[in-house]
This record gives sequence, C-alpha cells and structure tokens, in this order.
Amino acid sequence: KVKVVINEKEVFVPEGSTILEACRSMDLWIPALCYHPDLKPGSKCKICSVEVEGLEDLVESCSTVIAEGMIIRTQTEKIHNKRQEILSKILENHPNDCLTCMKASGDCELQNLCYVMNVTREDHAFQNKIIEEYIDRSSDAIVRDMNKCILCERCIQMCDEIQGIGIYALVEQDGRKLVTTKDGKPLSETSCINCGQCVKVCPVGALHEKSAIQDAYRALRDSRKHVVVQVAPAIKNTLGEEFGLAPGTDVTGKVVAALKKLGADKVFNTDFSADVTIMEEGTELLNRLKEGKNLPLLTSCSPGWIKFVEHNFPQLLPNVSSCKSPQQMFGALAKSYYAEREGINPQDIVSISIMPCTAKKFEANRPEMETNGLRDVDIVLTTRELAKLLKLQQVPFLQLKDAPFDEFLGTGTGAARIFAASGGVMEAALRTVTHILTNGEMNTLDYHGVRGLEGTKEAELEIAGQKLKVAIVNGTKHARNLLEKVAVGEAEYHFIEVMGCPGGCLGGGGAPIPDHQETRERRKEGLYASDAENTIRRSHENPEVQRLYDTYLKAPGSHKAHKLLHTHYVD
Ligand code: HC1
Repeated sequence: KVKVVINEKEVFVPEGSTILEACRSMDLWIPALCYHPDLKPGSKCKICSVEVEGLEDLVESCSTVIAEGMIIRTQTEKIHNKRQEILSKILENHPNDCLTCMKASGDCELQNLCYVMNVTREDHAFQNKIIEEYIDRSSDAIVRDMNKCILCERCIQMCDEIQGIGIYALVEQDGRKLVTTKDGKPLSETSCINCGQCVKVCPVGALHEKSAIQDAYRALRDSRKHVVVQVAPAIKNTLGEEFGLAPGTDVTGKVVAALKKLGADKVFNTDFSADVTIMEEGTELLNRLKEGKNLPLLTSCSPGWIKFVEHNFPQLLPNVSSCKSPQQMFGALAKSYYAEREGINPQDIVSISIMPCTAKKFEANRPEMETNGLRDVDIVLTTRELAKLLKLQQVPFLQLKDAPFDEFLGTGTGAARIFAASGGVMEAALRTVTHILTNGEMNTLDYHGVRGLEGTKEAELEIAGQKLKVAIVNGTKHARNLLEKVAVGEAEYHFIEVMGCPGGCLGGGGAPIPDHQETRERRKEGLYASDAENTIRRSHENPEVQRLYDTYLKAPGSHKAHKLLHTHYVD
C-alpha cells in the first residue's frame, strides 16, 4: 500500500492502482465516460481529471497511477469548470430526445452525469437535429444511432481489444468526428458477429439491441395465439439484477411467474433443450472419435461464435457440431413434438425466447432455422428487454410467488444450467459422455478443471482407455488465438467449447448492465450453486428428455432428430 492525501485526508491505497480506482474503492465519486473496468484506460473524455499538487495541469485520474506522497484533490473549482466545459462540448452534439431514447432513464451515464452536475438549459446548448443517415438499423441484432455517440470509443476498444474483431473506427466526416464501421458499410454487411458487447459498454443510447418488446407485447395479448416462452439458463441467475438483487441470485420461480403474468400460455425451459443438446452433441462426439473424422469437434451453441467461424475460419466449418443451439432446438420441438402432443396447429404457436444474448436475435432469423416452413423461434427478448417489459406492465417482480415451469418441456438439469458459464457445455458433455463410455461405472459430477472465467482453458482426461484432450475458450479474441493454432495443426484437441462472449452467456450482450469481471464472477458462482442444488445433474437423467426420445425421437442422432435438431453451416 502507498500513503497519499486525497481531499486533505491521509489514506493508504493499493500500490499500482490508478487515482480513479483508488477513489472509487473509497466510494469517492469521480465522473467518467470513457473509462470502463473491462477496458484499458483510454483517456478520451478527460472528464475524470483531477488536481495533483505540484502539477500545473489537471491529470486524467483513469490513467494516472498513484504514487507515494501524492496530494490529490477531486473537487476544486478548476476541476468543476473543466468538467462543465467538457460536458458542454458533448451536449452541443447530443440530441435532446431523452423521452424517446432506448437507453432507459437512470441507465444513461450522460443523463446521470448531467443531473449530478446540475446541467441547465440556460447554460448548455443541445443539438436537436437528428440526422437520419447516422442511424443504422441494418442488423438483426443491434441498432447504431451515431447522433447519440459521445466519442468515448468504448465500443471501438471492446470490439478490437476484447473481442478481436475490430469493425469500428473513429473517422472525420463533414467536419465532425464520428464512430463508423471501418469501411463505412452498414453493420449487417460487416463481419460483426452481433455479440452486443459494444452495446453493453456504450454509456448512452448510441448502441442498443434491436427491440422486440412491441412484438412480444402484441403476441402475449393475442388470444388467438398460443404463446410458448423459453427461458435461457443465464436468465435465472441474472434477471434479478434488473430489480436490485445481487448478481447470481436464483430467481427462476419469479421469472416463470412474471411471464405468466405477462400472458404466456406456457413457460418452458431452455435448460430442457440444453440437455437435449448434450444427448445429440455427445453422440456426435462419440461418433467422430470412433471414426477419427472432423476433430476437434467445435460446439455450436453460441451464434456469435458461429458467425465468427463463418467469417474467419471457413475451413473449420466441417468441425462445427451440426447441432442447432438449445434455443433453436427448443423452438423446433415446440412446433412439432409439443404441438402434436397437445393437438395445437403449429401455425398458431408463437415461440418467444428470453436470452442474455443479442446474437440470438440474428440466429432466430437465419434462413436455415426453420422446420416445415415455420420459424423455430419467432421473437427473441434479451434479459434487459424482459426487465423493461415487466416494468412497463408494472409486474411486481420481487413480490411474485415462485411458480414452476410447465411440464413437458420444463425440466432442466444442473448440467444444463451451467451452459451459461464458460466451461459449462464441456462439463455437461463430460458428465454424460463419461457415463456412456464407462457403461455407467464412472459418474463424475464436478470437473473443476474446465470451470472459470479465464479466456482459454484446457484439460486432458482418460475415460475408459479413451484419451480426451479438450479446450474451452470464451470471447472471440481468445477463440481466434486458439483456432489459428488448430488450423495449422499446432494444437490438437478432440473437443473445443467456444462461447462468443467474455465469460460465456453470463456475460452476453443482452445481460444486465453494469457488467464487468466482478459481476460475471458472481453470476458464475450463482450458476454453479444452482447446479449443485439441482437433484438431477446429468442431462441423460432428465426424465422429460428420456420421454422425448422414448416416445418421439427414438434415439439421439436418429433421422427425426437430425431433421428437427441439426443444421449445417456452409462456406
Ligand atoms: Fe446461452 Fe445456450 S447457454 S447459448 O449462453 O447453449 O444466449 O443462457 O440459452 O441456445 O441453453 C445464451 C444462455 C442459451 C442456447 C442454452
């Protein structure tokens, strides 16, 4: 620790921390717009500037490392004037349309800052003109409205440094600085993977998911439609954050009750189809191991990751599992298996999914994601969108009595729940594959070696004489590093789990904000606690999955299973 003086008070702060980090750890407020805990300090907005005794100019607290004996002041008149000046410049170029902005009041960092800094109409000029060409609605997942951009460059950093994709750039156009896609193309024509990580770090309403709230609202009120809703694994341990609960809190029962209140006819569980995925993908792995073909097998649950392979490693597409993601498997089964059993015309079913992911919107729209001419999934809402819909409808989420999932497609195991954490799909697969390879003699439940939020992990196992070398990556930057080695034969694995977002789906682009390493750790702990509490923790032991195979699909990998649950991606 080092001794410093902050606002005339002697304090000890961790060596190597920046002034901003030190002040925040002491609950001392310093405004910041470009700073984000997941990103390298960019020193772009300079609104976090503070005074250090002995220095004439203010210094940016986000990038200045504290030194022994420093005398720091965070709230002087000079600082206040500087912050007002910076804010004025931002507001001159920012539309004054908070009433209709997609960034909810309270979530907009600029609006919060204006409030705290007592910004008044008399003192500041606002830009009221919206330039239509600055709005890009071409993507199925993300809307960009550069009218609202404050040039903090968080999106550029996120896309480049963390995801390793780099589609954004800062340019000068018509005498104005703008963040655009690198070649100025609409988002849908770039190599954007729709992961939505840029949306999560945008402090204002310049980037947001393409809203499906209105579509969901209409469907849920349409009495002629039979609305089935599926809830992804991550939602159960993250939606509570939108209502003030700690990250990781298990709110499964409340989510079900809330969706019933909104008008869902049936509330089902994506964990069910995640268990089905394990049956199908596990079988695929065992077949490929037997044949020695198309190894390593690459998981296919994460649609951002799939798009990443299509753009960057098309030669590895034969390695990608042919399994549709659990979201799409669920949709296909809802309009076939479930519809047939209940005697419902599949055309009358509206299939809504609640996902922590913006790329799931894109995935649901992919042309191949349909069965018998009907879309597998009709509407995708992110975690944040569901929270917004619940608030709009005044559903008293925290007061709701827990309700159970509806039967038939409602049971999920602990193995399925951990799909939402990096390493979870691998662990779920290992639980079942080990059982099969050892004829039920080995039933290991906890594979600690594949858990954790690190970008890349690997493990080697021997199961019934079969050597298995596996790797797990999260975030496409780490995926790129690993796949480059795989593509040239420098790294040999049998099975690789890839999730497109940092930490896996628990850090998805549709997850609650704030989202950073610490919140993701706590969500992960919540997910594994929910797994440990589940009385069934292996996918093949899910009684509803067993019924699906006994009465309908017959066996994993069967002709019918292939027709409904598999797809293929072509170069
Ligand atoms: Fe995911 Fe998946 S785990 S991809 O993160 O395989 O989004 O939660 O629903 O489909 O099950 C997301 C989560 C989710 C799928 C499953």
